[in-house]
Amino acid sequence: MKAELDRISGDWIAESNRKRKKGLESDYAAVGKMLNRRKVEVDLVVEKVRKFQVAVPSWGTVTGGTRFGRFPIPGLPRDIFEKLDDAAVVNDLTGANPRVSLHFPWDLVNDPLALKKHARSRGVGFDAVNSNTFEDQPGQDLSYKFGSLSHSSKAVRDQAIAHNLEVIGSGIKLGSKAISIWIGDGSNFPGQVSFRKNFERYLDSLRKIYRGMPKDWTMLIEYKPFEPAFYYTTLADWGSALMAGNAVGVRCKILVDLGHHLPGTNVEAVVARLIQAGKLGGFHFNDSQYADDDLTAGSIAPYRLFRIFLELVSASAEPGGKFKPAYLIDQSHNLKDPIEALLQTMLELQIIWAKALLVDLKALDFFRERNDVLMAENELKQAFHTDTRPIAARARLLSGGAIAPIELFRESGYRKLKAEERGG
Ligand SMILES: [Mn+2]
Repeated sequence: MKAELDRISGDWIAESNRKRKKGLESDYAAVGKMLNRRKVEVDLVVEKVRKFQVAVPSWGTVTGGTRFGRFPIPGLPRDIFEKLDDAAVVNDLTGANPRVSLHFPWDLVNDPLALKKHARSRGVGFDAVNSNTFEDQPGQDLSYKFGSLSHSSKAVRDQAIAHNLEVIGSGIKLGSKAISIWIGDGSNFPGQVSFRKNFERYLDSLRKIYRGMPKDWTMLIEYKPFEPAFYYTTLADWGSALMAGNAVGVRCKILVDLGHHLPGTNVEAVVARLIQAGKLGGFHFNDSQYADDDLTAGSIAPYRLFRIFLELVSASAEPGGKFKPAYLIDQSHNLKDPIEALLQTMLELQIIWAKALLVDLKALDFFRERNDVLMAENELKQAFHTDTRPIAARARLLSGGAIAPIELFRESGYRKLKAEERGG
């Protein structure tokens, strides 16, 4: 059997799963038995893992740049149509990534309806659209060298606002329901800008974009402590973001990129605060050792990711069921094949999500209220140390994905076929 040129066929996935089904069944039964002793119904956990869906970024299907250069491999997608093909392969193998997030103007096409049709033929749809005013584009009238939405010049701000409105226009045609806005605005030297004036201009620009958004759309604003601005950043932290979200409107929410925190920040507490404020809109998953490293989610600090997931899982478990943030991967794949890196990411996210689902929230609350520190911590540890890989694999299997997506991707020869077709 051979992979089709554009998809890894369902037959191929079924055959691969057939080979691995027996092993999975035995591992799944073992973890089910163990969880049973803890009064956890493993099938229910699987169902919850199946509901956990994460969008794939169009820019994550190609090799990203390091600060010092890019090292592309043969067979990378050359345009947004091919990026959708690769994103669809990820979704075919995981059954958990049915939406793609586009970045403009990188992903701009003349015919958005053709793109939408192409996506549908590959079984994927569109997530939040992203604007870009952190770099100048060829032929652009005014430069963003000194900022965009917060620039001192109204003409530059208007140009950046117009770009965001165009991105919303493209998103409407594709069926998106949200725009993510990250800006590189700020300053590099003391005295360069007025903190207050700069922030007021940013808010004013956001309000104008917000007014141009359809009523069923959400605006996601993404903060980041530094880079490219190294002294002061317009939207540096969750506090400023919360202030902006409150100032702009109810559908202006905060996007938490896991790498956008200074070392040592208690990200799970930040997440809890934003949930409490009703302002947590979405996530960018990745991992980091130092700053915005954009490494594979769960690669550096899986226990931290687990603690963040615990906040999300417990908020989702609360009555009302209205808490539904947009989950997206935002990583730079420099050393790994981008499709393999995305698969590895989703596997890791599912495994850790399943662990967070195993925490007995009632027991945790019981111990917390009695100040039983050790037992409260143990609730977390017990869940974290449980091997949830069979649970994640079973979730994929039931969602039409592969038990072993990375192995199957390698066996399929997809990248080699694409190298012949796309070159590079
Ligand atoms: Mn991000």
